[in-house]
Amino acid sequence: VRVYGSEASYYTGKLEGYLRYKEIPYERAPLNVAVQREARRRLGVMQFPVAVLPDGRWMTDTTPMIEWLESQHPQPAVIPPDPVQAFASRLLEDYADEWLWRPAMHYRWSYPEGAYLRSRQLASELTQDLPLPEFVKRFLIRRRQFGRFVRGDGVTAETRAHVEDTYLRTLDQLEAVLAVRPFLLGAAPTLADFGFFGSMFRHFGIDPNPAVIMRERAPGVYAWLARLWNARGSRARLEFAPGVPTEWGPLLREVGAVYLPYLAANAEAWKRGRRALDFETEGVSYRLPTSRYRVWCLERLRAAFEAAPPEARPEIRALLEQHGGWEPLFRTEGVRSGYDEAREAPFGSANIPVFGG
Ligand SMILES: N[C@@H](CCC(=O)N[C@@H](CS)C(=O)NCC(=O)O)C(=O)O
Repeated sequence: VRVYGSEASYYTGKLEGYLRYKEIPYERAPLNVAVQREARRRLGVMQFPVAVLPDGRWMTDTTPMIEWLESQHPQPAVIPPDPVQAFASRLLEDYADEWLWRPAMHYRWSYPEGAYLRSRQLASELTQDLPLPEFVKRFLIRRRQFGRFVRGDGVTAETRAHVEDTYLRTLDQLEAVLAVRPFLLGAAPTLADFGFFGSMFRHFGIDPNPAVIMRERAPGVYAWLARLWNARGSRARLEFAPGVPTEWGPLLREVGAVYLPYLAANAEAWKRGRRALDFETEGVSYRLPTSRYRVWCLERLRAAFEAAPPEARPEIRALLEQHGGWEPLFRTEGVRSGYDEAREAPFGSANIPVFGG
């Protein structure tokens, strides 16, 4: 597999961690401007990573990519066989993918040390074939990333402390889980680990400001990053805790009390054709761009519940209810993202970026 992406990219790191664990050989290549054009032509979107299979097919979006790769390389499975654990792992993957993106971008682009380092790196990786002086590229990258993903994603003087607190709390929550097990669910990684790996490995773990915090506050998380990067399916012991570990409680509460209500508010805004939404959580008001992609995330979580075996559904429902997540998961009625209706993902041309129309 050829993986086009950046050495500093959230989702490229997530996919690479997965491919390494599954021992699926890949090579990473920079997504320069020429490849970006080709990706847009073939996939209808430019986001990374983009993976090209040996048979020439192009894929994007790590969540459906991993799902499809699991169907092709079933062993060792990263989706636990127990349906309740499988649902909870998907839920954490989705939460980590989407809700930690804002703190990850904030810590990278709001602090001059991170912005300096990563604008240099992205200029040389992603725009190497663009005929502009390097200082211009770096200026444009910093301005774009900060404008689009920090200020444009609701980070203001009012929300900033809450955004940073989301990272700090996540460290504490993961630290507590990893104090009792090498991976989140047991002796081997699952979808939940790969979900958190995105932000933790290629953003928080390597960007100057959040990396210092991680090393000081959560050395267990820091150690887990290397453990996951070094994990190989052929030597994994697929031993998992029974049920959903009680140590997952604070993470699931965050999903139930904050993330699923956000997905509901986003879906409501999408349904009403609003370009932005006001979302209040834990006493803080965010103004956020409506995301069609995240309407699809909500649809997929609901579909995962519906697809669970009937005898497992009451237990999944009870787990969600216990953490406040059941009501917001099903709050918004009559929502249709219209995304990937032909069910082509991760292939096809239906892909849309997080902040796309
Ligand atoms: N849901 C997608 C998200 C991919 C994504 O947003 N990737 C970021 C880079 S880590 C990106 O391409 N952003 C688009 C941009 O910067 O314009 C996935 O899981 O692959």
